[in-house]
Amino acid sequence: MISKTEFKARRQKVLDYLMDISGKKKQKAVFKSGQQKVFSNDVHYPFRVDSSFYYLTGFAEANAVCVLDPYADNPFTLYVEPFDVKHEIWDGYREGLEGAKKNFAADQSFDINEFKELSSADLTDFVAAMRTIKSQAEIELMRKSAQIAIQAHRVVAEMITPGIYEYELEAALYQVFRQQGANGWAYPAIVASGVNSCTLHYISNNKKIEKDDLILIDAGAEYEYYASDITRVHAASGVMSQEQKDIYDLVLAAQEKAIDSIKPGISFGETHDIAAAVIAEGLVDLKYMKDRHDVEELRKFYMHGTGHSIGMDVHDCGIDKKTAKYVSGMVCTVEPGIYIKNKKIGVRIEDDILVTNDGFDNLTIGLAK
Ligand SMILES: [Mn+2]
Repeated sequence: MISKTEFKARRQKVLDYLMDISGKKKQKAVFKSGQQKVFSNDVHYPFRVDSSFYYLTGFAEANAVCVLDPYADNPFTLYVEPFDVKHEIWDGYREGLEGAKKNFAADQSFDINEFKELSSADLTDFVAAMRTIKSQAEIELMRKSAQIAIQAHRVVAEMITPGIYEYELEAALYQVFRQQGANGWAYPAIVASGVNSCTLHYISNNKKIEKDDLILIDAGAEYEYYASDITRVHAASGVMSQEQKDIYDLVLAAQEKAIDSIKPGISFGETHDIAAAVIAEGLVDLKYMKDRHDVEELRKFYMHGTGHSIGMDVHDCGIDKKTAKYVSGMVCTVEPGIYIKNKKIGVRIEDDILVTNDGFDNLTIGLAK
């Protein structure tokens, strides 16, 4: 859990920054929790609060606004949906104006219907940079999220057998997520067998698994608003063909070398280049490519980046994947892949890596590769 003290310290950092950037014009900042979205008629999708809003407030209700104003007597204002007896009957408890002050430390609170749009400093990048570096409490939540995802991957690995459907594995993943207290998935799970493994964001998950298929499972949980993101690949029959195994071993070698490169000062781009070089060289050895320096050719097999930062959002804010360097306290994924559609071979292997002072700590090391 993130303590009230930590939420307050985050707000203070923003308030201090607003003072720093203010010239003649005094600046304040507005953050919004987001709106409910209609699923159909009077049914809504489950609401998921905006990450930066939650990061600063710990308040998870829809239709709320946070105003931070370092020049006001009450620097932290929350506009919220008022407590409403009818709403409580249908949809449950709301904090209301009193709860906003008492439980979320707002200096003052108002009915959201009284909120009038006001000009806000653009603090997107500033808050993103804050969120990029995880505190001890955040790291603990990310470890827990990773542990839940590991357990889910283990359960489905045991279930894989020719004839089972992708959605059965998807359902089992979700069952473990919820059983372990996760809110659910951090992103729709990818359970991609056979040729589907070559579709990077395949989420239909409706194919029957055939005996010669590889199954690529890319799934992570969201626990207390923190994401995990793991990919593993299995053979339906339990044994890979030589062709499949060659590709699998190559991706694994690329991934391990890329992970080993991680330490403060190294860039995401350098890690990508390390993984790409291993893959290019291996694909030449396996005769899929002629020239390991042919970047265009390589892109046909490996068309995505090697990793992204991860935190409250699975593809977290605040990182330019080409130029950003690792800093202690960041968490990022390392996930090279090779995709050969006409062979129905799609392999990606992904772990979540915490950058430490002198290297890294693999949060998902416990799951076999
Ligand atoms: Mn990922």
